Amino acid sequence: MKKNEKKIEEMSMWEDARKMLRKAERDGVETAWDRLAQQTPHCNFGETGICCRICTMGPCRISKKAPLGVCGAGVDVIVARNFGRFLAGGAAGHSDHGRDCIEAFHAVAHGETQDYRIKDEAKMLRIAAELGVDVEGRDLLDVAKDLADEFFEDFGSRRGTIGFIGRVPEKQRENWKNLGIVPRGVDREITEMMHRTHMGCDNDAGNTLLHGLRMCLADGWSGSMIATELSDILFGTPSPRKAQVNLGVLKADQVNILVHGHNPIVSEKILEAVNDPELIDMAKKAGASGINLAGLCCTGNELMMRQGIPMAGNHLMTELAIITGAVELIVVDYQCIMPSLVQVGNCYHTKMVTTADKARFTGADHVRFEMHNGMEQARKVVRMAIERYTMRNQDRVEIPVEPVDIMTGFSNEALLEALGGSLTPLIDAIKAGKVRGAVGIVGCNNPKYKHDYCNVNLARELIKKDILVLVTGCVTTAAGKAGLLVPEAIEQAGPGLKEVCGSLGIPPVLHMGSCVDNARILQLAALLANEIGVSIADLPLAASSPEWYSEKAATIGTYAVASGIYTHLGHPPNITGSSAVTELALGGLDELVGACFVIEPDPFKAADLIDERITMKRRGLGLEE
Ligand code: SF4
Ligand code: MSK
Repeated sequence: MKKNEKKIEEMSMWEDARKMLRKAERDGVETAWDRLAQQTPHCNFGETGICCRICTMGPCRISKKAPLGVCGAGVDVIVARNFGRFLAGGAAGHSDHGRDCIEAFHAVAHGETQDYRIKDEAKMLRIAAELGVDVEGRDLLDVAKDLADEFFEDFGSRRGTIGFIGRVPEKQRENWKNLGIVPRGVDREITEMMHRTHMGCDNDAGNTLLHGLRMCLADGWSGSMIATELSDILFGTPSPRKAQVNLGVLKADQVNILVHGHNPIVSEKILEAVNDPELIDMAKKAGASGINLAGLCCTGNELMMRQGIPMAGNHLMTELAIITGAVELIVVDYQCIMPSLVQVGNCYHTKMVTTADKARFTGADHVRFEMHNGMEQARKVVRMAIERYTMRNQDRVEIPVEPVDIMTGFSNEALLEALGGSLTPLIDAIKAGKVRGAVGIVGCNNPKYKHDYCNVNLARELIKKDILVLVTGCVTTAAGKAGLLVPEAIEQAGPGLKEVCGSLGIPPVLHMGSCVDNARILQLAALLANEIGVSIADLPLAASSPEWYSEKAATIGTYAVASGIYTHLGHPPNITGSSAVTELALGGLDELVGACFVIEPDPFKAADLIDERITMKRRGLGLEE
């Protein structure tokens, strides 16, 4: 064993992952776990956030011997600036995804594309009316044009605040106003963070972090929320349906195409193309029995939620999916796509195809998707995959397990329908203590952890305690593989949750979508708070990202906290070099916004901490335990 290398059993809890890690060893393929070993131990300055590279008088590293940077910046300012920029990366990622959805919607409204259309007209009209667009007696596309402009306005700063501010419970809004953190516009807040953290601007750590809250709120309540709402309008609002997860969804005798990234704009077209009879015929002529489409990460979540397309795996499964030797082509848009996929693909016959000019990968083929040519480009990509099938070496194919069944599609609309049209049954169940609270477990994988062990065990522990779990992002696949996303999983839940979910025929862990769809959880929290007449911070809710890695996950955690939701992380961001910043995150924020972060790597201890918080909130509402 090489230095810092873990045993395969310690790398992942899953059989499909372990088998592929063994195959990677045999095939001589390097994975994220190998590279983590090479990078360990990490640089302490970077890990604690005390290295500043913001100007060329530096870089400056803070130590006892040198407590100030060349400009005089101390450790608190340096850590806050670094973290502010980290959060800005996450907010920009989600929100630019939201902007791409507006571009697509705008093109539909103006008749500039035949490849996309408005699928959920009722939802579009409902949201247009909510945002003050005149809908009465008007042509659908005229309403769409105005709604697209309304959404575009959210990215600028020419009006006082973001459009969905009306969804935020009043008490919360007042608090944000008093703190000066009501988000004004997505781009404005991100740009202002970059400005504030330029050398010689915001040199007060607390002030920088307060702006961090405002910027993340702009992501959660605008950029991400717009992405979710428009994806539903364009591709359909999810409703409960069956799907399957793990590497067993790949088919040994078919052309396998994986979609990876985040935005459904590309993947929905690929789905249409794989069902084109002409292309299926072409695949058969190439010797395959058909074309199989499966998802990875959040594009996978988008397709699974709406269309029931199977999910091959989450973040740490992306390299391993290629190592099966059965993947002809992996087509990506953006975010969370390891650059290593090109090299792993080169070890087999797998072609990587990029589609967005803003996310190109050296060594991949680029097929630019634009609004007017989505379908044509999707067909091109599928033809490329079929050509690749003829290069497959069947002797190198190993599909390691059988797929696991799941239930997906729990949008808020679907949840309300399951509840009979109103939140009252859920609120009654919360009051009666049958559902003691709810926790959104969201986010990623990180090779520093045993893959999915914390994601799965936290979910298991919480449902045992009668706490409803909502999952998005890469935790979805983890929960699905663990058998938690089917109605039968109520057997693993506490008696109250078992009774409530059993009577509704739903799982105790509900899949609510992709990373941007955490906005659905925000909206659900707001609906509950408004119905009860309290603020989100008063509710028995929590959020968790046990195995997070990305800037986006930190941004999600921050908007959850700023919205009043106590948020658990398995490990801290790179802020621990400043006790002032760390103390603010882990406690001080509670006094400001009614929630804070808590750090705990052990999922069992984390479940207890979350349980204590939920008990405290229940007591605050005068509810019996
Ligand atoms: Fe050093 Fe200050 Fe420049 Fe940062 S901004 S690199 S602390 S001189
Ligand atoms: S894909 S941000 S690894 S959840 Fe949204 Fe998964 Fe985290 Fe990316």
